[in-house]
This record gives sequence, C-alpha cells and structure tokens, in this order.
Amino acid sequence: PQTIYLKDYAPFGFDVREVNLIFDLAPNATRVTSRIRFAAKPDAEHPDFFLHGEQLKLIRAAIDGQEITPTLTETGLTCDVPDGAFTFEAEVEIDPANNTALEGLYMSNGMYCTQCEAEGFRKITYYPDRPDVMSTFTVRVNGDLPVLLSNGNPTDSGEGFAEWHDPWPKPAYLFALVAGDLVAHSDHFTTVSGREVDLNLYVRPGDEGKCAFGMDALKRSMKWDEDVYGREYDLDVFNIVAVDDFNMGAMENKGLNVFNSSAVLASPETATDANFERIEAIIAHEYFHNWTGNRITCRDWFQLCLKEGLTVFRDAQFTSDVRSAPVKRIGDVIDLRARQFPEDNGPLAHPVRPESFQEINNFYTATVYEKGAEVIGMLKRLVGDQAYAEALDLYFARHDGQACTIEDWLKVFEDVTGRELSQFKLWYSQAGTPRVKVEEDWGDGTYSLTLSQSLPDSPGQVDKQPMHIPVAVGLLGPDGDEVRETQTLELTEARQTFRFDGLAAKPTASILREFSAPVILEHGVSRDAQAFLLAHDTDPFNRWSAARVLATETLIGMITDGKTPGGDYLDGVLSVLRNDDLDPAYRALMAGLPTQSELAGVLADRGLIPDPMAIWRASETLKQAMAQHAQDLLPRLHSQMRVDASYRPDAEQSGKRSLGSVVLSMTTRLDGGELAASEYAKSDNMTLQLSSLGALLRAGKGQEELAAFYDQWQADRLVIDKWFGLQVSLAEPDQTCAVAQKLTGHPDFHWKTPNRFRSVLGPLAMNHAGFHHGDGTSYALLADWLIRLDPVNPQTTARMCSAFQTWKRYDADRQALIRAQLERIAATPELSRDTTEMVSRILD
Ligand code: B3K
Ligand code: ZN
Repeated sequence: PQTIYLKDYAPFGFDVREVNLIFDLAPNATRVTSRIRFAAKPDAEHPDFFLHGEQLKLIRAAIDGQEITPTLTETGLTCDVPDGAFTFEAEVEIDPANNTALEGLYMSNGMYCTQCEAEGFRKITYYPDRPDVMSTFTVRVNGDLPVLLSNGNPTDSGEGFAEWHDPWPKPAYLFALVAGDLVAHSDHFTTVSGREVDLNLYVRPGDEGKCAFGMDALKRSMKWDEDVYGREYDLDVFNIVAVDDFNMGAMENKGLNVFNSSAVLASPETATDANFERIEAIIAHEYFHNWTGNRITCRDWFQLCLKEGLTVFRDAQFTSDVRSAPVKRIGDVIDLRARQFPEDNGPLAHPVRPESFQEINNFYTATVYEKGAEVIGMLKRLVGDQAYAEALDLYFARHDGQACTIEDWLKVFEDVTGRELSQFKLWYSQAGTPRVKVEEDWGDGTYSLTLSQSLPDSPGQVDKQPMHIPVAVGLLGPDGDEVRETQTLELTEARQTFRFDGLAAKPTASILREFSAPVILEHGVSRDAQAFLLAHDTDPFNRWSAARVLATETLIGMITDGKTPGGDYLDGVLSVLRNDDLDPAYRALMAGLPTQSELAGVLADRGLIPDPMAIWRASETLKQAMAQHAQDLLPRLHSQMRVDASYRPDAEQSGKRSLGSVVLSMTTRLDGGELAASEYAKSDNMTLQLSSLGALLRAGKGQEELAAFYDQWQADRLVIDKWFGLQVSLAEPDQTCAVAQKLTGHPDFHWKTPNRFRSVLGPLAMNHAGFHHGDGTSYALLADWLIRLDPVNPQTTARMCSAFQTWKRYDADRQALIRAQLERIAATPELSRDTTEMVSRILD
C-alpha cells in the first residue's frame, strides 16, 4: 500500500465553484448524476485533472455537454480539460445495499445513509475528495420514501423528491444524504441575532420516546456556543438522524449530523447516567464542529487535530460548565491514561499531527483527539483565559471559510500574545508521553523543586527535544493550609529548578494540579506526603490523584512483594467517603482503583513483567479489604444516596447514583448479593438495573436476573448490547473466553452491526485478566472474529486491532501467542489496507 506524507502536500489545480447532484435511489442501483463547475486556478498552468472515485460504475461523462471517455483507474478518473472554467458531468451507479463497510452511501434497516469522512465521498461519485476543495452543494433526492434529507436548507419537495441547497462552501467529507421511513422529534431555536432555526431529530418509528434528552442537549449546546465562543448557527434547519449501523459515535455533516443510535437515543428506563452524559457530550461535540471543523476546516488530513483536538476541548468545557468541572476532569484523565497513554507508549505511537499514513481512518485516535485537546488546554493555560478568547476571535475572523493548518492556528496565538510558540509546537510533532521527574529540597525557608523531563523514543523518532510543559503547582503548609496558591511553572529545559522563598515550614507540594500537562509524573514525593495530600489538597484533581498514586503503590506492593493493603490508603479513602461535604460523584471517583491494564502499564514502565492473574488477584483483594474497612459506613451511605425524586440524568442525581453503586458493590462483597437482589427487583431505571445486575454477577449470582433482563429488553437493541457486554466484562478470568465464545453463537449476535460486534469483542479485549489468560484462547477468539469482519467492515476491524498494541509488555509466552495471532491476521488473503496497516505497525 501507498504511504502519504505531510511534506508532499500540494494544492489541487482547480477551484470548484458549484456542485449539483441528483440521486435516484434504489437499493442495488442508485444513480448519481453530478454536474460540477470547475475552473483552473489562475496561478496553475495546465494542472492535471484527477478526480477520486472508487467502486463506481461509470455510465456517462461529459465536459461542457460533450460526451467524453475518461481514463479510469482503481482510484479515480483523469481526462483532458479545457483552459479556464468548464462543467464536468458524470452519471454513476452504486450499490448501497451491499455496502457493508458503512462508508459512502449505504443502507441500514431499509434507510439510506452516508458517511463521507474521511474519504467516503469518492464512493458516491467522481470528485476531488480532499478537504481543501470547498464548494456549495445543491442536491436533489428522488426516492419513494417519506423522509429525504441532505445538507443545508430545504428548497423544494413533493411526492418522491426533495431538494436541498447548502450555501456554505464545504469539503465533500461533510456531504450527507439520508432517506428513509423516519419520524421527527421537532423543536425550535432562536439564535442570538434572531435567526429562527427548525430542529429535528429523525429516528426509526418506535424510538420517539428516546429523543427528548438529545434535543434538549442540542439546544443547550447552541446557546452555550453563543455565550462562550460567540458562535451562532448559520442555517434555517439543523437535522440529526439516528442510525443503527455506524462505525463510530457521530458525524458533523453540515446541517445534517448523523449519529450512531447509541450516541443519541436515551430514556431513563433504557439508558444509564453514563449514557446520558456521553450523549450530551457528543451532541455538543458535533454541534460545535459547525464552527471548528465546518466553517473552518482542515487543509489536509494530517491537520485532523485542528478540528478534533479543538472540538474535544470545547465539548469538555461545555460538560465542565453544565456538570462538575473536577469530576469531568478526573474522568477525562482516567480515559486518557486508559486509551491514549498505551497508544503513546507503544508501537502505534504517532504525533498529534501525524506525518504519514496509509489509511487515514486509522488516525482517528486518542492521540489526535484527546491528546490534541490536552495540547489546547496547555496553550490556554500558558497564554491565559483572556488571550485565549482573543486568539479564538481572531481565528474565526481570519480563517472563516478556509481550510487551515496547525501553523495557522498557532499564528493567531502568536499574533495576539507576541509570544513565540516554536517550542510549544513540538507537542504537535513529537510523539510519546513525556516523563517528568520531581526532586525536592528544603532549607532556610526556601523550598526548591527540580523538574527533569525526558521523552522516550517512538516509531521513527529518537533523541527528542525538551518540550514546553506547563506544571501547575501549589504548596500546602503542615496544617493543610495553602501557603502558595496554584501557579504555572514553565518547564522548558531538560532540567530546571524552581524556588519558593519565605516559607515558615517545609511545605508539601501539590504538583501537576488539574493535570496541567499530559505527562507521567515520576514522584519524588513520599507515601506520607501522598496521604497528606489525599487528606488536605485544596485542588480536587490532585486530591483524587493522591488517592490514585496511593492505590497504585498499594497494589504494586501487593503484586510484587505480597504486601497487605496499607492502612494509610484505606483510612484516607474511608474519610473521604464519610465526608458529606464532598460531592457524591467525586467521592465515588475517590474510591476507584486504577484499571488492571493501567497497572500492567505502570509495572512495564518500571521494567517489570506484568502478570495479569497477579494483578487481578491484588485488585480483588484490595476491593474486598476496602469493603470490609468501610463496612460500618455502608448502610448509612446507602440510604443517603437513595434518590426519591423522579429520574433526572443531571449531575446531582447521577452523582448520588454513582456513589450508591460504589456502596452497592462494596456491600455485595459482604452480604453475598442480598442487597443487590432487592435493588434489582425494585429498579426503575437502567442505571440501577444494570449496576445491581452487575453486582450480582460479580458475586457469582444473578443468572435468573440475567435471563429476566434479556426477556424484558429483547426488543431494544441498545439495551441488548449492554446485556452482551456486561457478561463478558464481568466474567472471571478463566471463564471470559468461554462466555464470549458462547455469546458470539447467540441468535442476536448480529456481528455485521458494529455496535453488536463491539458489545462482545470490545469487553473481551478490555477484560484484562480474561483477555490475557495464559492459554491464549481469548487472543485467538478475537483474531478469528477480526479476520471474519475485515472483508465486511475494514474500518471497525482495524480499530479493534489496537487490543493487541500493548503486547510487548507481557512475558515471552504471551508475546509468542499474540505474535502468532497478529501474523495469522496479517497472512489473511486480501486483507484490507486498514487492517494491514494496523497489524504491521503493531508487529514492527
Ligand atoms: N469527525 C467524525 C469522525 C469521522 C471518522 C472517520 N473515520 C466524528 C467526530 O469527531 O466528531
Ligand atoms: Zn469530532
């Protein structure tokens, strides 16, 4: 396969002035007629005319009305074109019903749907399918279906047709078409300058009762973007469609967002608090793309983080504003460590702005998205809130309607602040997670903090330069008072010392507050100091972080030296759980342990070989010890966390349910499932139903409830996804593979639907001790299914290969077992480009 490089970027030789499309829908033979107005760019001399096109049957092509016979290749079309402006026309036939890859125009339960990002438009018709080619689109959809949608504003419709016009120039990846037997949940929004916008959420008949929350989240997002970023919506309609077959969460097509049904449909009976929060965040994310992504888009796919990092950052700000900022931050850091750190420290490591790829769909990663958002958070911290706001205003004013680069983005910050950001820019080009080592010194009223940074080698990158790292630090006095409030130290050299004078007593430093940079802190701080921070830190993030460090050290002591859990950690967490002044959601997070996979990563980082069974046993033992330690408190907490008001998925109620669920898990370890069974019996919302069922399964009980759950929810595909997933994620290590294997034989295991495929094989890979069971059967089961899915859906297959990315952490036997599976996948005839690239990078 061909490798594409950032350094080879060259602009397209033509402007596209206008695109007209006509779709004649038919499941196996949809006709797409295009009329595209091109003009050679004034400065380009006889540029080559190449249009992308894949899996298209060309019926007819013409230039300025004259039929032509273009040269066709596997990837597109070329032909001679006149100088100046001309009209290119083509008629092609495509087969949406057999499009199982879910890229381009495809069908899901009788509904037509598109997914064009990144390079799916070329499977719809011949076109310069690159984000720096922007044009207005006019679309006519002919089809015998009640709802016919495309981007922009509706201009005409009648029996069997609808016409749409999108006045905002856009790249083809933002094109969308939806047609089907759908019902609308409708509402209305008036923008700050008085534009009246019709809002519709289109769903399959039967799903009408799951729309209210998504619609409300949309209206709140629209308002928030006006209030916080001064960004107003720019069309007369905003449509969202829910689709069951979808490769990812959602897609920000201009004026017509398409959502995986799991990322938009929710009711209290069928969705958990976590589902509601995720839906709110994704609705916000896709809506915010209207400015950061659509009005200002990317020059090329290497600049993906320009829109994704910024939009993730914006949706996180939104969630922090409407829920709890510390709880959101802690959740994001847990997620970053679980998904981005393994990527950044393994064979798939790549810069936030990658420099090469074979298949761009493989670069929609935690590094581009989540680390990309961290980079923006650091920039905001370094320049300050005021300058950040000014820089964003300048960005929107200067680049509206353009396809931009990271250079353009950084330049607005340089222009606003006068600061030179070339060292900061290394965050975009150097892969890997920086290590920051902490040394302290104290004497004569001066406390000094020496920070040293290093950045490990990563694929294709060695001997890296020091980064510009903002380290937020506060100091606490011996009685827990803050003696120096948070300030941002700018670590720019390999090793640097920062002094704090005039202190009456040796302080305890609270370092990397709010997780001010995505780094791994190598603590010089003692266990006593961590326990002190757990009790006193005024920064809620770092207070949680102290608990996490103590939990990690406790577990590592148990795993490597057979130690028993330390009282400092157990007492520290217990006093937090007892503290009614603290937000229940926050207390629930304080009681959590690092994941087993994270522990494996920490052990590997320290040069030790992780033993998945030993990690599992230690985690179980510590949870049991914690439950016993908290025994006397549990009944009181349980009744305090009961919610009597009718269900609301807001921060307050969901926080209570979240701590309630922690209490229920602990109690189940002590009462054998008595409380969980009674909670299950009276549960009237999915959060409680699932947490009590989970507690029962963990206790080795609950088979009857599991069967009843299936009977109750058989007709609800999103709930049945949970039913599949729960069983695999909670299976004991030596049962995991068998449970997953059995479920893949269940009549409801519709494996071609990505959500269902992921509901079993996702948790298989996430169940650390079960996946890494010494007999290697789980590796083989996952590989079997990846091989089976690849010809059907390369994108989802390739993405799930990352389950193997940490393989070099483990012992020689496990490495050999995993290598054999990776090689077996690699040797599969006609393996997709997507999966080939992933497997070969992982094996490298
Ligand atoms: N931009 C889309 C992701 C497209 C993925 C293509 N493989 C969703 C989002 O980030 O909002
Ligand atoms: Zn996005």
